[in-house]
This record gives sequence, C-alpha cells and structure tokens, in this order.
Amino acid sequence: MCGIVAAIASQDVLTTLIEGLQRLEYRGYDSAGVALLNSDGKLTRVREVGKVAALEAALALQPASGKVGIAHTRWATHGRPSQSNAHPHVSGEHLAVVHNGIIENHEPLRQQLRNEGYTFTSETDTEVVAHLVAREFDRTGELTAAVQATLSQLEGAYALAVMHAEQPDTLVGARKGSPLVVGLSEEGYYLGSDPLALLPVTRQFHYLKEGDVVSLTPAGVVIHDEKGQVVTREVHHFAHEDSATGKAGYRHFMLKEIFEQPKAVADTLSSLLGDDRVRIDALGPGAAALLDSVKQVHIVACGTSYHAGQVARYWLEELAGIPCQVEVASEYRYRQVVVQPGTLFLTLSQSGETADTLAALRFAQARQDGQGQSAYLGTLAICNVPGSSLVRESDLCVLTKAGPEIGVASTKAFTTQLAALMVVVLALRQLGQGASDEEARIVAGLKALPEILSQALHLSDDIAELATKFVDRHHTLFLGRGKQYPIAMEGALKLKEISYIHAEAYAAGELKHGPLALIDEDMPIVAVAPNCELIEKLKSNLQEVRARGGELFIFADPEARFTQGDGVHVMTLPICCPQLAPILYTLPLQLLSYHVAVLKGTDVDQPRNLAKSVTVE
Ligand code: HGA
Repeated sequence: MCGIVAAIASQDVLTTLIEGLQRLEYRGYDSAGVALLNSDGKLTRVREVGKVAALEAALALQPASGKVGIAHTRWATHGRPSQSNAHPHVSGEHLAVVHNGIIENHEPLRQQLRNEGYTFTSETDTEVVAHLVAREFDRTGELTAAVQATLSQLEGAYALAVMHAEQPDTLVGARKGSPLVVGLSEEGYYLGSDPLALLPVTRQFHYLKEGDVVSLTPAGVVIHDEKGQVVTREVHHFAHEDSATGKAGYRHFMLKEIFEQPKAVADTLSSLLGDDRVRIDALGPGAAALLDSVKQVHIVACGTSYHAGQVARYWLEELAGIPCQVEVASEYRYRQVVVQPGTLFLTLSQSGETADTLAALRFAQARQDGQGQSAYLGTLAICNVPGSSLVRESDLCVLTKAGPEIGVASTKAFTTQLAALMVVVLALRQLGQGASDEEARIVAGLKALPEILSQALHLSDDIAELATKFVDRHHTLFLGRGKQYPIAMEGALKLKEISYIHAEAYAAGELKHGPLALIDEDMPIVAVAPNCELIEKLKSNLQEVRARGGELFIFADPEARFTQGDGVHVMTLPICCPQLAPILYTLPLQLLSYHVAVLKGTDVDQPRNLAKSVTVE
C-alpha cells in the first residue's frame, strides 16, 4: 500500500526521503513522488510513474533540496496510476500533502471547492485535502490549526503529512484509520507509515493513536489527540536487527522468509510453552480470566490470515470442543452476525493495520446485547507488529515473532499465526478440560516442529523441478480434506498471487459436485495428503481425478502410502504431530508457488496489483 515518509531536520532531507521510500517499496505501489521546501521557502515537487528508481532519475534532471520534505509511494485507489495522480498533491505554490487512505466524501468536497474557485489537476480523493488545508491556512495562518480544521470535514481514512511554504519550520502529520509513526533523533523528526522506512535515521518511535495530529518543528514534537488536547505518547524502541530487512543472500525476500520459518515459529513459541502444557499466563494479564469464560469464538481476518483462522476452526472444535465461526473482515463488518453470550472475537493480521480487520474489530467492540452491554466477551488479536492499532485496541494479544515480513505474499506470518493459534486453542482446552496427555503430546509436537520444518525445506530443489510442470499451465486445482482444506486454499492463493496462474482450492469431497468437470490432462491437481483419518477418502477422490486424466502432485508422508507412477508425482514430507500437519504442509506449497513464479519471471516480492499492509478498505 501507499508509503509515507516525511522529515524535518538540520540537514538536507532528500536522501532520507528517498531511502525511506526504497525501504517501503516492498509494500507494492505504482508511482512515487517527493516535495521539498528549500531555504528560500520555495516548494519543489517531482513525481514519476513506476519505481522509486524512476523518481531518482527525474530528480537527477530536476534537483530538489531542503530541510523539510514529504515523500510518497502510491497504490492507486482513486484515479489511475499517472504522474498527475501521484502524490504529493499541492494547492497553489505553497502547500503540499501526501496521503494514505481514502477520503470517502471527496466528491461533495470537490464540488464545494470548485464552486469556491479551486482548480483540480488530479482524479484523486487526496487533492481535496490539499485545497482544504490551504483554505484553512489562509483563514488561521497556522498549519496545525489548519490541518485540525480540515480533519473535521473529512470522512474516511487517512494518514497525512503536510507542509506549507509560509510556515517552513513545521511539518504536520495526522492519522485516522491508516498507520503513521513519528521518528525521533538528534538530527531531526520524521513521519513514516512504517518504522522500517526510518531505520537509517532512528530507532525511537511514537506510534500515533487514532485521531492524533502531530506537529514537528526544530523545537520538538507536539501531539494533539482527537479532542485537540496535547498528549504524550510512549517512545518505543524498534528492536529488530536491520539485517532482518535485507535479503541475506537470497534471491528474493519471499525465499528468505520461507527459509526463516523454523526460527520464526521457534521464536513465536519460545515464551508460550511450559514443560508439557501451554503457558496461559504468557498470553497476558487477565488472559486466564477472559479465556475461562469463552463458549464460542468468532475469527475475523483477510487473505492469508483468514486461512489461518480456518485451520483454527478445526482445532477449536476438535481439541477444545468450542464452536467457531470464521469470516473475512470485509464481509463481517457489514453483517449483523448473531453474537451468543460468551463469544470471543479473535482477529489475525500480520501488520495489525489491515483496514478491514481493524474496522471489523471496532464494529465488534461497538456491538451491544439486549442490556446495552458489550455483545462480545472480549477481543484477542494475533499480530506480528507490536504497538500496531490492532494490538493496542484489543483486550488480549499474542505477538508472533516472525520479524519484518517484506515479501507481499505472506509466508512466515502465516505459519507463526498458526503456531500462536494452536497455543490459544490449547489454552482454551486446558481451562475447559484441565491439563491432558493430548495437550502434552501437542506441546511436544510444537517443540519438535522447527526441526521438522527445516527438514521440509530440504525439498526446495525437488519442488523447483516439479515447478517446471506448472509453468505453462493456465489453471491448477488444490485439494485437501479436513484441516488440510484451508492449507489447499492457502496454496492456491499463493500460486495466484505470485505466478498469476488461476488456482482454486476444493475440499476434495466436493469434486464430484461440480469441479470434476474441469479435469483433463491440462489441469494439474495438487493434493495435501498427510496420513490422517480421512486419507482413504482422499485417495478415492484422487482416483476419480486420475481416471479422468488429471495429473496428480501429491504432498504426503510415508504413512499415507502413495505410490509414484504414471501421472502421479509424490513429494514425501517428514512425519509430524498430526494436528500440526497444516503448518508443515504449508511450506512445500509456498515453495511450489515460489519456484513457478521464478520460472515465469514474475515480480515475486511485489506481484502486480498487490500491496503489503492493506491499509485501505
Ligand atoms: N486514495 C489515495 C491514496 C491511496 C492509498 O492510500 N493507497 O494505499 C490515492 O488514490 O491516491
């Protein structure tokens, strides 16, 4: 999604801005731009369609400098990717703004501003913000006040960075519904939509809260809350090694992140497991009291995280005897889901800023029962970013320790979410049924899991070989049963995302109710097939496919007893604790998509049209 970087410093800030944009490139974008205020109070703006490298080339021809500046990578929502739609947007020659989010009432505002004589040069919703702030500045003569007066007229979501040539010692930021952090250093103050953007200049951050407006001047940082009160926000130290944001010798971030999974899962579990049971106290103060009353769970998430939620549903039913409903956030937030007493609302998001998931959380928190009390028992987030909105706004949080995930297609965030979800499920089981041998067996399985994941990664070269059979295909079916069905869904999503091959997942028992009609020799079928209570049923389903000429690619363990043969390729995985097989079987499917994408020559880390950290609805 869009990236914002802004700076006010004692030195020229262009290098900081460009480096910040480069560090946000992983999020996916279509154009980039920068605006700087020089010492004469002159505003210079340069924008280009395409990568930050194109912006740098343009800057070589049209130099810009200054100690105050704002910069942006745009992922278009309103208006096609073009130079005139790229940010920063300006009003007159003095005001410039960058924006992440969507201004929902931009049309009436645009009309009103047009009637007042303002001219629009872009199709974006953002340009209304530029003209509104300029208008308010003319009225108030002060930038922070002008931004505050503007915000009260906006509906929708935004992170903003604004500067004005007539007040060149001030940079103003604001956030509502889209993330924005403030970076602090001896040399200056910074705004960024992600701390990663600012690591070359600082590791000290304020995470702004919803509705905050921040003024950065050489004298310091002043934050106002939604009501206009001056507030202090905690300073967070960004702890990850900066090397966590490099490729460490791998060809792509995605491959590096696939190979980081054994460590990421081990790190996530390290504080959550006791000798032979999960540590409920490690889920945070109040966790035992809240989880003890849970009778039902609603899980809400988007994309890959939604698939993690789907696996958790099987686990909750099977291991904790707790009913569970899983829904994508963009649907949930517009439904009147019936909430039974004792329902826990559980969200999953890598970034903790996913706009739909956050909106769903807020919607759930506002739901009331017949007595005017909260309809939900409480909220729990599983998230990879400490201090993110989802973490701050939920009652309980389990942090995954995947480290920064740069590849747009999520890998290690997913498997660490699954590990964290299993801990939550076992905690609910322990509270409901007491400690059990079953729990001890799964805890032992979790402890053994990183080593087993490492073994599975040794299949990478074999899977690369297999990938040659997919590269010219236009469609692929993924099949699984039981808790492997969501893994088949995740496998299909990964293939779509990075190789652009159309892929669908089916619960294998559904085949004969329709999709079997698609099967012919051009349709590869991927089956997720560890030995389990449904393996014989799955084998029958696969026979039905083979009988119709479909070529099978089966991921299985030795106990599932598949035999390689004509049109049947078997990839053998290590045996693991059966309940944890969904985590293990994710890895070969990630590798398959990765190798197919590499063979096809697609942009693996930044697939077309997609973005990381989906901060717009
Ligand atoms: N609505 C703005 C910004 C889009 C955005 O935040 N994308 O992540 C535009 O279309 O320019």
